Amino acid sequence: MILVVNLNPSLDKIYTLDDLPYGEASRAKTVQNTAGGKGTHVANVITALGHPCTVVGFLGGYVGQYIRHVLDERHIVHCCTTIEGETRSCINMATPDGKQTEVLEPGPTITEGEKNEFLAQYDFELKRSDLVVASGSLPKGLGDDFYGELIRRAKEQGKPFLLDTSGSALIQGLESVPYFIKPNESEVEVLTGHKLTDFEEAVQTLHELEGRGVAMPTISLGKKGALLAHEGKVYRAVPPTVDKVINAVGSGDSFVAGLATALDRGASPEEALRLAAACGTANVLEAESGVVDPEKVAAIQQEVQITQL
Ligand code: TA6
Repeated sequence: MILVVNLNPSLDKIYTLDDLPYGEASRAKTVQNTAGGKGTHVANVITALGHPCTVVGFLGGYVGQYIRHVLDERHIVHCCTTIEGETRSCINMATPDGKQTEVLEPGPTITEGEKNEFLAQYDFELKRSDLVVASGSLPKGLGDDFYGELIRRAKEQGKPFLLDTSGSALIQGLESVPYFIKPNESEVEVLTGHKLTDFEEAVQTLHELEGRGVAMPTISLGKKGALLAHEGKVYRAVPPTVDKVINAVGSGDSFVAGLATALDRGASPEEALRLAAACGTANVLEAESGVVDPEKVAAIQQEVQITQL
């Protein structure tokens, strides 16, 4: 069973616009509202793959009610802490020529009491889980080391902790040495202070992260696939190209969900990377962010190329 930590869920709004002119009012042609936040997407995909998970995190207000309703409809087990504040919205604006920009709200402020209630629930669920996946930013009030705290508690119980976050939450979380991280090229720059210019540098970065104790560091390279290191070996996944990208939002979350599912099923690193890459690619074929069709995942999995570098 996978424990999904979803501290900063959101109502994701995608507006399609003819253009994104700066300084002018724009009328959206269409709007799509979905239950989002990285952890929600992770739970969607794990469930679509037929694997059990439980979601913990914070939900409040009308948006919180909406997300609970969606999780119920999808038969996703959740026991999130109810908060006084309102769960956030995140806005993505996209044009037909592929331009897009996102506005990510910071999220509500979590009180000390809500934080303690969450931690009690987390400890309880941790005992019943085999692996933890934590995705997304931290809402205000938790402190940048909050993932560090969750990692330390998971380690005390011998449960691998997969962390997918960015900025100072990633930098601080890394200090507590999670099992897995998945920085993209720009997040690697934040972590190491230098730009990745070629594969050799990416491989070197993965070895450095392994040297710091991260058992399975991964670097996502967008359309170029992903690199994963484990026990000194580095694997590259190259997914097949798709005819038409319908919506790429949530691909990284789907990748993490595929990897977590495969690891929880006891797959090898290569096979886990294969399922991860297939889920990331399958997500771009769906209109809704952070969902996959398991039949498409199975077909894409056959076409993902895995090589050891
Ligand atoms: O990965 C896409 C996404 O899940 C969006 O749906 C949006 O909710 C966003 O990430 C939130 O990211 P953050 O890093 O702020 O938690």
